[in-house]
Amino acid sequence: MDATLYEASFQHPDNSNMLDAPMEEKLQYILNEFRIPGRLVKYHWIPSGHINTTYYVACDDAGEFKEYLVQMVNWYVFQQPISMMHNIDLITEHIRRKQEADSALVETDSYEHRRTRLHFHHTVEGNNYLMIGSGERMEFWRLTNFIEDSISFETAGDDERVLRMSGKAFGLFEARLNDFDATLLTESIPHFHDTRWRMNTLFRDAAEDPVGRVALVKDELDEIERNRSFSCRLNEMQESGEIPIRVTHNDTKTNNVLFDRVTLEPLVVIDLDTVMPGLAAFDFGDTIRFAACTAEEDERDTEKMKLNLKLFRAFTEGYVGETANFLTEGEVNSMALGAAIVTLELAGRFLDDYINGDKYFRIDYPEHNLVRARAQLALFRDMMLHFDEMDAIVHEVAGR
Ligand code: GN1
Ligand code: MG
Repeated sequence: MDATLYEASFQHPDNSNMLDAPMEEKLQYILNEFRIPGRLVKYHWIPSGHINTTYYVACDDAGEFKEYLVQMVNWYVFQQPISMMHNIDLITEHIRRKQEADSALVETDSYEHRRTRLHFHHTVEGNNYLMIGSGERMEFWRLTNFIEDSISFETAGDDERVLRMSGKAFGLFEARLNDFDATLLTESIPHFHDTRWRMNTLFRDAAEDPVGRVALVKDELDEIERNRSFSCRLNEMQESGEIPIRVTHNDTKTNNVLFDRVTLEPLVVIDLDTVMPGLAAFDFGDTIRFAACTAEEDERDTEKMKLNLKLFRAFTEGYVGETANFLTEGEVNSMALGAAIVTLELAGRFLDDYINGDKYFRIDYPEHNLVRARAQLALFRDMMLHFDEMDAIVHEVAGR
């Protein structure tokens, strides 16, 4: 039995009648199971993220208005969701202890406390998740606090502050997990940023051509093939011991940080599903890919996909400011590579999903994954033109 079916087969009370219930009724049921007092008065779908499905919900608790986030985990992607929620429990608890050590005076349930902690609620059984139904149709839900007066960014536009603050947020996140025992974590997605493995998977799937789309993507495959050995540079640096494995976030898009609406100070890092042992270069690189770019991840006009070095510098300042005291020489040398390689890797992942018939990433239109892959390839080309400048900025900011 594979991990998917193993975890899905855990016993729980039969609630499969809820699978087809109207959304409002289902959300009320979920609130009750997580012991949230009150009655659902408002909800809407939040169209952010390509994998999980998120809802904002608000309740009336004896006249008090209370807000939460309810999320359905995509377990086609996260095949061991129970282990993943265990990871999240350990990580949020560790971060909470570090925060308390930093500012012992913050009172539990104060405004500041509520806005800087991610708290997953528990069911009567003591689980930080709820399964509805079983077998192939099982749905896997979780519920967290809603961070008041916060804002997140799908793009940074041209705002250096967003990048600087994102750098600070992810740098601090890694700093707080610097002493966390990585062996406690289950790899929620094996080979997640194993670029060599990603490339092998892409070319294997292309050889199989399961839905007959490979003829349409010959140019993109050729371009990736030409850069295949370059894409393995971080694998090699890690294997030779030049760069260490640490606990990293692995999905550092700016929309995974919540900022104060007014001051733009980072409040909390979210989307902890992929927190695993990994390389700092990927955390650094993925924000650059997503936000130090002149257009969105799925821009159709590839001419618009350029690296913005001003934003690159701003992120570097924020990130290095929090991590300089523990980053190794090899890691400083690996940051520009992280930006270029994660971009090429994601081009490969989007293309692979297109070749496989769009099973992994949520798409808004049929060729969405191909458009995304082309946009990432264009950005990768521009990053390679500016590679030495990126590398010089990192060294200058790190003072090494
Ligand atoms: C996915 O779920 P979301 O949107 O935060 C993906 C990332 C990609 C990203 C591209 C678990 O992140 O790896 O970089 O899309 N997450 C997973 O936007 O595969
Ligand atoms: Mg994510």
